[in-house]
Amino acid sequence: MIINSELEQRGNQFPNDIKEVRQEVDTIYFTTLNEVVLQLTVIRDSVIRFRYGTRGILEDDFSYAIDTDSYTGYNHLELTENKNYHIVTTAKLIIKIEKISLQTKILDKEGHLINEDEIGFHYEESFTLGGNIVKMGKRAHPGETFFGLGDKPVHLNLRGKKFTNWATDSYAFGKDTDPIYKSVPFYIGLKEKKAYGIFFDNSFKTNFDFCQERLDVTSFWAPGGEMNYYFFYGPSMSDVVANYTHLTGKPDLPPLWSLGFQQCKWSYFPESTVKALAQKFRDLRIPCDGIYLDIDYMEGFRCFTWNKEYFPDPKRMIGELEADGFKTIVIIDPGIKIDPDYWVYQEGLENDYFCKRADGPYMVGKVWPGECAFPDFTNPEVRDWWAGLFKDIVGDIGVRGVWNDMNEPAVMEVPGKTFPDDVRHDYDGHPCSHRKAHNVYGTQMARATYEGVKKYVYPKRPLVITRSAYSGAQRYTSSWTGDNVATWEHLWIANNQVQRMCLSGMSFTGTDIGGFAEQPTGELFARWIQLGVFHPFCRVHSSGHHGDQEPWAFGDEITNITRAFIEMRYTFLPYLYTMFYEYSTKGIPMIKPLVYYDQEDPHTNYRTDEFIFGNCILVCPILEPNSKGRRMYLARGTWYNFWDNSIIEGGRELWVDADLDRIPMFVKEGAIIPRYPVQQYVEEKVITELKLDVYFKIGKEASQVYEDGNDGYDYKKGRYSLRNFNLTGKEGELTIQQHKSGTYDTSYDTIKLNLIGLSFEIKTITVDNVEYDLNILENDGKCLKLSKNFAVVNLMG
Ligand code: MIG
Repeated sequence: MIINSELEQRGNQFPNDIKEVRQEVDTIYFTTLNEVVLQLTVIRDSVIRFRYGTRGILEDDFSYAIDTDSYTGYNHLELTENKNYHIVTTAKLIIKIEKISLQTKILDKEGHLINEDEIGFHYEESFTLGGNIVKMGKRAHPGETFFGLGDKPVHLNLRGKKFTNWATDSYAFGKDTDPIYKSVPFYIGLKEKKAYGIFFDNSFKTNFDFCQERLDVTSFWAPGGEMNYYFFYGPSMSDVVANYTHLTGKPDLPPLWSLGFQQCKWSYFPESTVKALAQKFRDLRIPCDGIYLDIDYMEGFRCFTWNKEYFPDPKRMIGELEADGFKTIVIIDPGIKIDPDYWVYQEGLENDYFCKRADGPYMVGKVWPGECAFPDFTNPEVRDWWAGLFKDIVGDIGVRGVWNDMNEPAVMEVPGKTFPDDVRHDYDGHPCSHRKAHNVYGTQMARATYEGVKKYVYPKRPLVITRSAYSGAQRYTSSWTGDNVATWEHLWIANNQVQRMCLSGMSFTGTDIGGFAEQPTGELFARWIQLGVFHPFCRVHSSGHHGDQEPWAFGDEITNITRAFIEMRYTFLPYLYTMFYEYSTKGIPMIKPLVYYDQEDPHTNYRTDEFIFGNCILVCPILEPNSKGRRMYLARGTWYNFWDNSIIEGGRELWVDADLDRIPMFVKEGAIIPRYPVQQYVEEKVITELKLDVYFKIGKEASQVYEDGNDGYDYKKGRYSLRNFNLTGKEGELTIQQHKSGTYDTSYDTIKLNLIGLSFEIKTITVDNVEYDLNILENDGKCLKLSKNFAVVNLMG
């Protein structure tokens, strides 16, 4: 092997000849003469873990990201060798490890090279900090594209850019600001139409370079910890994302109300303001399920307290809001005010729960309450204690969700905006400095919060929202993208960020609709609402410094547009819930970038604006002022324009009209989209009929609708209703079969088929082998009401 002598001179060390190979069931250890160990584990046929130790040592194996419940299992594992390589073969992959260098190549079973080391693993010993700076160099091919990496506010395709993962409070960040709040060291590569993924599970300040320093090399490195990465092979991007999400964990279903509209501001207080806000939603008939209280509800910003002047009786207020269909969500920050008379501070102090500096004193930092101490959420005992603190506010007072802010952790008035590197953490029994714990701190806080809210809201389901996150946070929490700005550029960023988060295993994400900093124009607000109603988490939030940002703050025209789009979201609730079900059970992203939807079409590789909402609605936001429409790329296939049901062929760029009251939306032919009636909040109405919008197609299409009790855990005991539909369309014929599973009995008895684009006039209707009279057709022959348990309906022309 030719060692890059320049790199070597810079202090890099490289593995040399493999001297020993040892297999233990699914794990193979390759040790080199200079004592580098590669531990290769076959997790699934298409998921391989690569882990490197130096001086013959591997660290104690521990990760916050990995879901310990994620099962493993492969069909085939074989270790062979030839002159130059040791070769590991699974049912899906061939992995070659070069004998003289430990460099690897990964090929599919047909022998296509999927990914290969360039210089591969190398490292520098850090004599100032201890440990290694661990590095990996991979060859990048012409035309290869890269996606993922969490919340990066950049073009969807990461190629040509360099990134750092270090959770950072980034007020008013901009396009290309890096790093911001989240650290998700997972990316997807797409090479010659085949997708793979790499998850560098290292919580230090990880770095990624996608062909910026060198045009044909993608590299990643970290100033500590191990070179420890998981390789996922597709070839479909959906399998890559599903496998990554499976490994790092999938969330339980959230309460359905959390998919309703949420209204937030910094800050709604006192009680009379909150009540007036709630009333206004109902008066104007704008649907809303969640109202958020920002830091001012607390007494001097002390977590778990109430400002009694503003909120004299929070339990009564929250109960009254709840009676009117509103859930109350409150903010909780990590900083605990240093105040000897404050019980949370006292308990933390007595039990030694706060983070300390290397030499022993407490980590003290200024945040909203003034000088604060910070619980070490990486200590399981601290997490238990923290969870218990929610007993009153959730269990007794009735708060339904908790919003964790400032958990990067953010510290004011210091240059790094966070803890100093020397702060110590327990890291679940693997004591370490803040350099290692920083990126997971926010997730461990959200995790502790989740455990608490879950416990005290039981038998209902919890909702947690976090600002900072590391891979795996999706098991506990939803998230928002932090302090964005009310500009058109930020609308573009919002669209990219949510798509990127969905690719990164964290679908339950939204942006501050309208922008947090500064004030949107009515037009920008309307365009943002039109995008935001398609995001899994849908919340308006603003700093409140520049004016109002409620749906009625911009005049009647905007109020009406806003109402119409929020209403539309409520009609899509069963569709959204089914998306969540697919995310929660299979790790399928709730919204899908075009490249995910059709990776074989090279045009999609460079698109950013269009995305697929669920499985079959293509949306493209309007991102510029004064637009009457826009040019966009319609993915391949045949689509119905949502607004007028006209049929249009995709696989091309086109102009689409979209005045201020429209957003370009297309439905895939063959889709069956479940709709509920408009409600002012989830469960306002008993659903008496499920409407299915059926978009006719010649051919076959499968779809499903998931429903359950909307909250609680009975669904885990089988009390859900899953309707699988198979649509088959032919010239002059449409057949829909239904297979139902689950024991939940939905409140409605009928399903109404709303037939769109039927290419023939119906002459016969047969339901479960019984022929029906044509006069059961409604609405000009386009609607058909059936008993909800029909097995097969056949319509002939
Ligand atoms: O330093 O709680 O991102 O959503 O409204 C600002 C006040 C602290 C930042 C959050 C924002 C929240 C605000 N917080």
